[in-house]
Amino acid sequence: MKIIADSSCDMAVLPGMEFSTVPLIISTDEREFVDGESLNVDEMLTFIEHYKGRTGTACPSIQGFLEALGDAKEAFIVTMTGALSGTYGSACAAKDQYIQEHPEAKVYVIDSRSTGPGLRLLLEKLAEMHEKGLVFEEMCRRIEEYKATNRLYFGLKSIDNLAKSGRINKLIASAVGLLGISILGTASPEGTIEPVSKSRGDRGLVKDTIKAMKAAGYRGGKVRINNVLNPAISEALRSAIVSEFPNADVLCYQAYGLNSFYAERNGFILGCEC
Ligand code: X90
Repeated sequence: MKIIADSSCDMAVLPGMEFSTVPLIISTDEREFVDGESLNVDEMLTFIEHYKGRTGTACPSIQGFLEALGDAKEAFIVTMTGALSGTYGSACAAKDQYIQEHPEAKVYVIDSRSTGPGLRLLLEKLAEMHEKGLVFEEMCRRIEEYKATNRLYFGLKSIDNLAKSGRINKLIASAVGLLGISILGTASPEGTIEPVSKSRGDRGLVKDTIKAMKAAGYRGGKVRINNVLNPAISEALRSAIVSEFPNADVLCYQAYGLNSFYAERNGFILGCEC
């Protein structure tokens, strides 16, 4: 069984599974950055922060997913939110083509309606179910149930790149980044961006995040937190979570390029089981 994700999962290995990722691209008129484990995020962000011209991103091609499928008999493809990216569409088109050529194969495409840590939770769950010996169809059913109980939060110091790409309302952008104001947002059930609050300073942001998680039903489940060159904020979130829920399984790590481009320097994205 193969597990495939796009590079917004911020992961290169999925223990116990045959796993591969298909990269998104971050581009400018001058340079192109292929997302993945070996991309130097600090160097990319420094270049983009000083770059005056056009910047943007591109989803993987159908061909990219077909190559990842290889000759798999059973495969899961987990993508970032189809509401904000063409990645899910590419993956579905690749599946259709693959099934035509391999009618006996089973491929299931999951729209995470999320990004980063939201994908990671799904990928870890797939690996866990496979390890337990669940069959393909049962995994399809249970992963959708699991997805519905997870939540995604993100804290951003700047939303210029989201606003420029038309993925967030420009009005929300006002005040963010000024006077230590960050925006706390969440993924809507449809996989779009929904603002939660404007928070002051990292302490305010951490407090507001924990409050929003608890209001959504968080009671000590698994948490995955990425950060954009700001390990201190993910550690602050982790310590706030474990001080209230000492048995919570919380993991902090660095975001790859796609999430870093949109969440911007010092941002974080948190996925949790609710
Ligand atoms: O197809 C493409 O070019 C990629 C477009 C991605 C656009 C959104 C990425 C957002 C990344 C920002 C905060 C998290 C929002 C999650 C909402 C579901 C990070």
